[in-house]
Amino acid sequence: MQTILLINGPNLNLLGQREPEIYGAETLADVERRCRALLPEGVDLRAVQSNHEGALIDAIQDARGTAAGIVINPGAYSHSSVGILDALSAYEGPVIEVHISNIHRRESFRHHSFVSARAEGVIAGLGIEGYEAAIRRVLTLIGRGDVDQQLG
Ligand code: DHK
Repeated sequence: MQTILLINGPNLNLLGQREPEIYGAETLADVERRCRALLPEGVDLRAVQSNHEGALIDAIQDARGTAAGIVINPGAYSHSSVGILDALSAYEGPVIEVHISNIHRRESFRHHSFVSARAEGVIAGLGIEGYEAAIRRVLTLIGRGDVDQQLG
């Protein structure tokens, strides 16, 4: 069994209630359900959300040797956390960074993400569909991208 770790940072537990004009009406449970629906047999999802930087770093450290890939929306810590960047740099697998909103169209303090320096890919502005795109990309990068083709 391979595991993909889905990490969501601060305030993303409020998805669906928080500024829906920016972040949409769907909840974090909806995000996790949509992501799980994409997984082929033999791949599972571990979902972690925390409002605390250290807890996010602990989750990333725990992924070392246990998760095949990471999809992460670091929330506001994208723009401030060298600690999260360093934890991801100590992780061996592929990392895809997701932002629900188009951070480049928003306030200038959101334009830079420390995490992007470590990510294989960065998705912004696709709404929660961005998480699904990120899961698909991680599946490709871990060799589970096109199950039908692999079987055929
Ligand atoms: C989510 C947040 O909570 C913000 O702090 C980021 C990101 C953008 C998002 O678009 O998912 O600036």
